[in-house]
Amino acid sequence: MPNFPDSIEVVDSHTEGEPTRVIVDGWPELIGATMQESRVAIETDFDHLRQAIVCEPRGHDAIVGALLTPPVEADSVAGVVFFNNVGYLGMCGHGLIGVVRTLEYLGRLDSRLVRIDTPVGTVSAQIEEDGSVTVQNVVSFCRSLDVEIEVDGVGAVTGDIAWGGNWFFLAHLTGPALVLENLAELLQTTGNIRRALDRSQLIGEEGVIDHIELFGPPERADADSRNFVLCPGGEYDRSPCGTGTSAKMAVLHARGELELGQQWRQESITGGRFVGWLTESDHELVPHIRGRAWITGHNKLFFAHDDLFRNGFSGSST
Ligand code: PYC
Repeated sequence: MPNFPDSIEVVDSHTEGEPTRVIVDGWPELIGATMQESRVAIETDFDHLRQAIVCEPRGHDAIVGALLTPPVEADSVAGVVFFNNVGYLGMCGHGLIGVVRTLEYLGRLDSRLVRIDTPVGTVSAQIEEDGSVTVQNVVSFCRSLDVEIEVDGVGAVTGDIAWGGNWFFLAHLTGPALVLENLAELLQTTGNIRRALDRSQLIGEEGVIDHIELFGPPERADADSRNFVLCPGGEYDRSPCGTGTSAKMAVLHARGELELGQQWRQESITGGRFVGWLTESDHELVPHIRGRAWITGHNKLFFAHDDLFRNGFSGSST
């Protein structure tokens, strides 16, 4: 019988349209000397809470949950493990911006520049004068350019494989247009790409390529590109995706199309925008992502023992 606390306190926010739910109190005590160990402990012992907190009827498939943990590095203010409707994320750019605004809202920050530990490395974040947050992400890199895969219903699709805190396949597809009216078709096409990648085992032991990105011309005059990002749980990222923008910049840099320090302004399918740029440290690429988040709620979730739906459920078909 899964163990549930009486209640869990959460702060909700959205970052450029994409929701984040930060668990701020009520989660059972965590074990783990490293963030990876904490992530595994959460998955092993408390996966039912992940689902109950982010999925229906208390949440919905697009929410990314963020569990705050004690920091593991001396200079960090907290650790965070991100999860969604089907599992766990390495890093999450929009989520980290939401976490920082949540810590600020709760009065838990002594400084506007903070370091936060994640299962894939320590990142830092700066709250800017205008309230936007700049995240210095984990290093990103381009793994392969112009990989061809055979996709059901589409045929041969070429794309690039890159790491930005999660693994991405950046497909070179010219249609359909990246507008919400084409959502069903975009989800179908990227879902088929995802299934083709699963079959291909392209990066094998390094992980799973579970995020698919498409790119098109921007609609905003202040953006360089518009994207559509399929997330692992079958939902699409309402924001331009921080880890996806990091992966994109690594690919552009590998192609000689983005210099260090040069801005990349990524618009999402919903019209939100991240501004990114790359720096270099020890010959590795460090992505920086700036975006805005707003607190949308501060809530207590209850899990009554006679509630048939206390475990939550996902409508995802992935
Ligand atoms: O912003 O990195 C991101 C992200 C990953 C999944 C959803 N958002």
